Amino acid sequence: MPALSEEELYLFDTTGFLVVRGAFSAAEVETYTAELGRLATVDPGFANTARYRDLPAASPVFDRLALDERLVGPVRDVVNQPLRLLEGYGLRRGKDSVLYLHGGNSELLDLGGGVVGRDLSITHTYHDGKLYCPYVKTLVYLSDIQSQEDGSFCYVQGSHKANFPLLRPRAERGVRASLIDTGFPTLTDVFVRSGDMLLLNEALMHGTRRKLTDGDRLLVAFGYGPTFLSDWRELDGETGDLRGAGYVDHDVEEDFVH
Ligand SMILES: O=C(O)CCC(=O)C(=O)O
Repeated sequence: MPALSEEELYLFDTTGFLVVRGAFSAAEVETYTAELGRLATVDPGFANTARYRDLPAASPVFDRLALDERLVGPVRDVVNQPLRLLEGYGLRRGKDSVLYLHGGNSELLDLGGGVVGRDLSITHTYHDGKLYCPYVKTLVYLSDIQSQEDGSFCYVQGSHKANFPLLRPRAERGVRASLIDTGFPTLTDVFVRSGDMLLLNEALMHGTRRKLTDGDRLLVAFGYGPTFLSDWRELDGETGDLRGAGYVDHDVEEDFVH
């Protein structure tokens, strides 16, 4: 029995994301918020941002949440392969924090030996009435984010199906150099309330506005993919160093990294 209705599937397919309003109750939001309050954070190197690493390992509450059908059901409907939990983390962000745009179906990927315009970890397809997304995330919001100033989730319309790269000339992260500050005609905001869940095709170019309001912006995120999808590592011997040039630590958020 599918978790998503035909209309929800259509919305996810055509926009690259789907918001399930009120997926979690106020009491559950309170439980998750209190649980995060118990856990340690690391500094991911972004201004006014604290990161909770590997939530399923850190807490039985989040271990259960990662496998909750309200998350896994919709994910299953868009991955359509045996599932693997790829990651689970939380972000607590304060005033003046930001998450620059990342993802994008055709954004250029620098490899040791050259540049390619396809990141196969997000390259999704459709066949016989089913979507096959190799990398989707569920974002569970624990704060209301009702304006751009609250640091709203934003995305470039259609970028999960883009054929041309957009961001390369804008890759500099300098202050106010990003599209989230300068704007772009199809950059669009999504406003959410605590308890909402956002199902995301990681091929969508997305990020958040700069948070200008006081107070915490809190969410937990879980990434899923087919069991055969693994973390990014050079082939043993390819660079002579497993943490060589192409290694990406999925636990550290960066531009152009999911
Ligand atoms: O905080 C958000 O709304 C988006 C989070 C996100 O894009 C990420 O964690 O990669």
